[in-house]
Amino acid sequence: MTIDLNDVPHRRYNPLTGESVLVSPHRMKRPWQGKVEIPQEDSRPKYDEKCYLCPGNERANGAINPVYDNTYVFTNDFAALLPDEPNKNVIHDELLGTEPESGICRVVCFSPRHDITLAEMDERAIRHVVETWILEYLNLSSRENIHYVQIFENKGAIMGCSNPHPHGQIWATGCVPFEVEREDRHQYEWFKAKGSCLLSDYLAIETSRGERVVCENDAWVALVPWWAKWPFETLLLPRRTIPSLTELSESDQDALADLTKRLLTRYDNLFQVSFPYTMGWHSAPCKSGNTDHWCLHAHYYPPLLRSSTVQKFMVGFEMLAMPQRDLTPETAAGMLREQSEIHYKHSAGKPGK
Ligand code: H2U
Ligand code: ZN
Repeated sequence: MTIDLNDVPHRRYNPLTGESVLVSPHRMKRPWQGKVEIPQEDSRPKYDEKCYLCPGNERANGAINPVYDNTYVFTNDFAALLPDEPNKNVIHDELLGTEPESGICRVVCFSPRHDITLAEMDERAIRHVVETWILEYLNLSSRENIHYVQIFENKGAIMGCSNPHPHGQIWATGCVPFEVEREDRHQYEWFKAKGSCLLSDYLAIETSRGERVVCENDAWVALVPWWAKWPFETLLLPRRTIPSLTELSESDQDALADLTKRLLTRYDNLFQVSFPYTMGWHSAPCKSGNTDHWCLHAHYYPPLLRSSTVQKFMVGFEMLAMPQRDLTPETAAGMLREQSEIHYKHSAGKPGK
């Protein structure tokens, strides 16, 4: 007997983390009484004299940004981690212990333009961002005390982003953080048992079935993973099995700029809003030696659920027990597949397709 996954509550296993997500598609039938608001699009200037990321402006600590043309990277003036922090505050205690942690935090301005986002930048400009990520990754990961480099972007005020100027961050850490260590372990266990890479095996299934694929090109596939927690979460996977950003060829980088633009345009078009999200790259930990089990990937975690103002809250059962979703990953992927790859702001009043 085949089960109709659109009708029955079920759990889906996430082989990357070992977690499960509860999927309750039958709840989509319940009445929705929330209000759907049409947001006022903010119109921002190309240059904002009060923005601490715009070219030529002064930052909070008095430093002056150069007049940059494409990307600009600087060490975070309010960094959460400090380099080579001496181990002075180590407490050896079973319950109330501490461990030393050092690292480097960088801010990456994606563009000199204050008024656009990655989705609205042209492919050439996004390609500069890709190259900047790789150069930063190479530089930070080669340092002696750095074991992991997390590249990420928090987009939108709803995600805690403090400034609409297009930018991301990089935190390079002395430790391998928990989330990455967990993905490392699960990929390693799979490789040990099957002799193949978990995410490459997974991608082969997804490309043959197609139902969760959003968009693709010769080098990359964007899909809503089988185990997605967030309504429109996506996973960006390279077709070749590569462990880290530094292994991307020139043509992989071109293709990444192409797919990033196409995915983010679909996101913006979905609810006709600059789509908020947290995204980030997971490369293999930097000093781990053998990385045959790792496949580089990017996670996109957007919070919106139903409209430009109605978001998914990870509260209640999700906070206390396990993540849960109503909309199936297949339906979410279908909705994103239906979107145009021409940004709604440029589609001459033709929303949607
Ligand atoms: P978010 O908006 O994604 O938090 O990123 C902005 C970062 O920029 C934030 O981490 C840093 C903040 O510490 N920042 C500077 O480094 N210099 C400044 O003058 C202001 C903000
Ligand atoms: Zn700015």
